[in-house]
Amino acid sequence: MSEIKMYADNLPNIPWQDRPEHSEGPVWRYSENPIIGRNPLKGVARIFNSAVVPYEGKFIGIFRAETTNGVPHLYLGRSEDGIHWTYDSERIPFVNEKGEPFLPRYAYDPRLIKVEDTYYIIWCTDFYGAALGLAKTSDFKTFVRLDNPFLPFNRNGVLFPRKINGNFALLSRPSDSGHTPFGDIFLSESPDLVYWGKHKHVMARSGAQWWQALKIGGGAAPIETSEGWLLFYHGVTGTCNGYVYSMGAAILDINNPSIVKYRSDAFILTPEEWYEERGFVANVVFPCATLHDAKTGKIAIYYGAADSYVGLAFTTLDEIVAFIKEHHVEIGDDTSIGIM
Ligand code: BMA
Repeated sequence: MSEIKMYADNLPNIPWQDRPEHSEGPVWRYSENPIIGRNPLKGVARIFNSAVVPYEGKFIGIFRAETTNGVPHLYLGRSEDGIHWTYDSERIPFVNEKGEPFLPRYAYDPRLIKVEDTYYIIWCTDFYGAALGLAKTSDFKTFVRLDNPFLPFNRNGVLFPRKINGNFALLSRPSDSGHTPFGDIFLSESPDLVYWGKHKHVMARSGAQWWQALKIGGGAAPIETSEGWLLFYHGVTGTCNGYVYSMGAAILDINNPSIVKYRSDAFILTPEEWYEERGFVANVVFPCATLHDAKTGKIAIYYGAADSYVGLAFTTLDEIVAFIKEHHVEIGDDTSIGIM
């Protein structure tokens, strides 16, 4: 029996495949990847970087769908098994708090997180440049978009699945108006999702590990465990041939997630398969969600591959925590700013 506990629901129908023989590394891929291929529905060329949750014994997802005019929008999908999906034919009809249409000009990299009885969608939208959009739903029929809760520029936001010390908690990566400068993850708090503050620095990009030297960004909503918050994130390196996105993992302090307890020096997944190395943007693995089962410690990670496909990878709580601890490295910039 594991000594490490996952504080989450049981999910006996989690999509799952045991570790294949001869596989090494903390994470293994689903043998039938990619689970979502090209042209998945009319008017949509590619789905990737998407988020799923368990819902009423099945699964529901918010998908980043690149429409055939090249602009990304969010679509709702449903699945019995978390692997085969059907999608609504139209994009999500967001409304404002008065119930009037409030559609984003573009929308990408959604995360879908249940906090108490409400599901929150956070994504990158247009607000005089890239900024975070936030919406809520309790029935997946009405999607109420909050009134521009964040300033530009920020392309990467992840909510924690419960309030911490009474407040909602958000990981995000502020940046400038260009594509990449600034590359660290920060923590912000809010009592009501309207007013945000108490910002703290969490994790720095790191020149010592080249795979995450350029920028890092939160991935899936952190998983609460007896070791702390387990975070899957992405780390980016710049090569002569463009960016390469890998997957990393860290454990943050449970009561003050701006404190990094452990952080793996090594990536846990990097582009190696054809669907990760070849596509609209080559060499991208980009985690956006996990399904996880508290009883068995099984974790299924959903990740975008090459801005073209959705892949699924697996690990267990014991294996990933052991790996992170074994490869733990202290990165000076994680502790130097913001937590004094
Ligand atoms: C980032 C985001 C992601 C994308 C990645 C690689 O800036 O736009 O959606 O997967 O670039 O193109």
